[in-house]
Amino acid sequence: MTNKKKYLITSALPYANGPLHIGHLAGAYLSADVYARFLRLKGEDVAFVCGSDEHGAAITIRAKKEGLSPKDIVDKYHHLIKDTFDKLGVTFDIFHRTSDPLHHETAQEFFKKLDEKGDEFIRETNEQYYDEEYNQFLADRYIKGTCPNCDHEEAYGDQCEKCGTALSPLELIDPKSTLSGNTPILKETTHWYFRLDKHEAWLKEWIQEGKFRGEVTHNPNDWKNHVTGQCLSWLDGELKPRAITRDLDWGIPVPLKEGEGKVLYVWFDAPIGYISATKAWAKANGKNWEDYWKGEDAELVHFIGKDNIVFHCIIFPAMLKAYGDVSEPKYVLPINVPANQFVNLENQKISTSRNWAVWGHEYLEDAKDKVTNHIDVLRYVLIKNMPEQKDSEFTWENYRELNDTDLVGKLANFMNRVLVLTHKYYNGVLPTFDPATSMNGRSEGEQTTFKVLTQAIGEKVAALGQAIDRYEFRIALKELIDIASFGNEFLQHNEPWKKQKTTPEEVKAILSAGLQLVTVFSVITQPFIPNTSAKLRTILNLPAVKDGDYNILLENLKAGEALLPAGHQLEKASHLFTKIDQEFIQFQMDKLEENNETLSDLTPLKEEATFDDFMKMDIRTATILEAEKVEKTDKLLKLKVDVGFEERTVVSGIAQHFSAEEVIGKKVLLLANLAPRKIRGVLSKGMILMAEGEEGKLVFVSPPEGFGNGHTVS
Ligand code: B3M
Ligand code: ZN
Repeated sequence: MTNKKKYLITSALPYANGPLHIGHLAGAYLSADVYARFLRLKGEDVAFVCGSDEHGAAITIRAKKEGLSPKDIVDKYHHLIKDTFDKLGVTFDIFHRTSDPLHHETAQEFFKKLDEKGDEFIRETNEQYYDEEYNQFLADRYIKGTCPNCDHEEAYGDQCEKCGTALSPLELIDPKSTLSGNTPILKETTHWYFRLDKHEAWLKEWIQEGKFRGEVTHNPNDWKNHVTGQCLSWLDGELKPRAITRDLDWGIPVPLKEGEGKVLYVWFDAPIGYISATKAWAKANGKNWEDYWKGEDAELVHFIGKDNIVFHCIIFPAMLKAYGDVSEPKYVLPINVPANQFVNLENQKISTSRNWAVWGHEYLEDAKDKVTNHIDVLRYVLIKNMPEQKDSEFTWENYRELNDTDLVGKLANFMNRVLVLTHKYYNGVLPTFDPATSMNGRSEGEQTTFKVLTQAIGEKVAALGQAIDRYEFRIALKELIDIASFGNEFLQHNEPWKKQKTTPEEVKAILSAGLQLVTVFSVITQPFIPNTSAKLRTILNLPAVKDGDYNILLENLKAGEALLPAGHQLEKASHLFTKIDQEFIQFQMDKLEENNETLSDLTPLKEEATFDDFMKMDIRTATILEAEKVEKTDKLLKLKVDVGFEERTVVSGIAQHFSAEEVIGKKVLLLANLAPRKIRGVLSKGMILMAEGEEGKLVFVSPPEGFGNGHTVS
């Protein structure tokens, strides 16, 4: 007897540094949810795990921005994210956290095991970028620069989010600290490096031929081209040892004496988060976590966005292999990594910093009273536009159109007509009919009984399932809508509303068949639009769909069995979907535009100034000659400034940003005709112009080195 497969389905752990937007949802969560739900519907043994990713620079940078501690940030967003998933019906078996002690333990043990193995890690002291102003080493998101691969100017120190290339800070062209904006210096530090180079050969074989440890573990043709392509271009580029520790004070401590003060690199610990989450789930549910990770029948599938491909197809598999080399039973590798590409919003890239996004939690609030079955509408639209092979578009107009044409016009239209007529003609009781009279002299091919309907439907239901098995969720959804269209044609062709007057016996057969099809929908909608499924089950007066129901459905369809018996009493029908008001669409569009205009947190424009107002100001180039702190203040510096035609004293409120020593010699712009003012007893003549950056950080607006003093600025 073969054992049952143990499916472990993972979705990328979202960073707990902000809310979820539709790009996340369509990328790594709805795909996985449809897949996991469908496996359960087939009666499979599934663990669907996720959790929040709570370490790394993504968190500490956010904490700084919000003026909160990293702990407060991860608590805040963990709960918000979890709540959004719950409301959207994403059915994780567990949503864990990487700050959980169980995860810290698991990740540290993993690190130690690889360290003890001896040939996986090397310890190296190298020069790394360091921000002198902030006294901090700059790794990952603390450093930005131009990507050597695609010229993207905003690449991070660990990865270019545009082309997906994994980077090290030293590879960035024109690197800048994201803390101070300064060009960093190089300074020595010691870190642990994972010898990826050692893993290159077998990784190539695994990706190209689907072979692992001498056995065929998957068919490489089943993987998406863009996934395999990215892996191979990475493998062609020669793998290098990769630092897996960091000089940060937030993260999982390196579990070695020599590693004191350092933490594990977030991308080392985060994928291990899948393991910790499985452990926590197994513990709470009386299961053995190893069955899902190491068993002969374990089948691992990672759902991620394209920017995470290298971590899931190269680095994490290498970690799992290395661990398995020295322990029994061994970890399996993913059977597939059906990564999605990105979703654009109204023809622009989604941008969290520009607030160009549709946020999950905001949609849930906004649409709750405005859109019928709002959760399923969003799920439908996102699955329909899932960026499976290439980037896709979300527009509000398309959202409305898909609701109105597919969900209202096809799906709800069919079911409503069948349900309403059943209530009208038979008080909601499934009619009994005599096949002989109901045929009304028709030939076999034209018969309207369920038996005829089932053959065609059975094939489509099977095709829908096969598409999900291939991770082709858009196609699966198309099959679903095609079945609705088929139902509508069936009604249109048979016109029960007319026949009720002429051949009422035949109408019984028609509506009975229609109701069987509504029952089919109550099952097959469940992975995609679960609230619709639940509603249909209530209307049909049937218990909620349960594990294994898809198989039963297919068998019944094959056998031509009725799914609902004659005499079955239905509940009252209610609207499944309704058309969406233009007002709601306009509201969403306006909201986006507002965000676009105000560009998140930039100061709004002051009131209009005339040309004359501007011409009154006399701005000159100048050089700071001397500087000292004004006594008993912490904000003020007293400066002596060369304005070309004279030297004068200016008091400037910049002492919290600059020390006296560091401003001496600075080229500046001075508003030279500002009325003199006494500040703390010192007469100040003029004002130095400063630009205010993020978090109120000030920088000088400086003419280039060597530029003379006293020149006008206009
Ligand atoms: N948190 C990156 C991301 O959200 C990361 C995924 C981790 S999966 C182990 O893009
Ligand atoms: Zn790039």
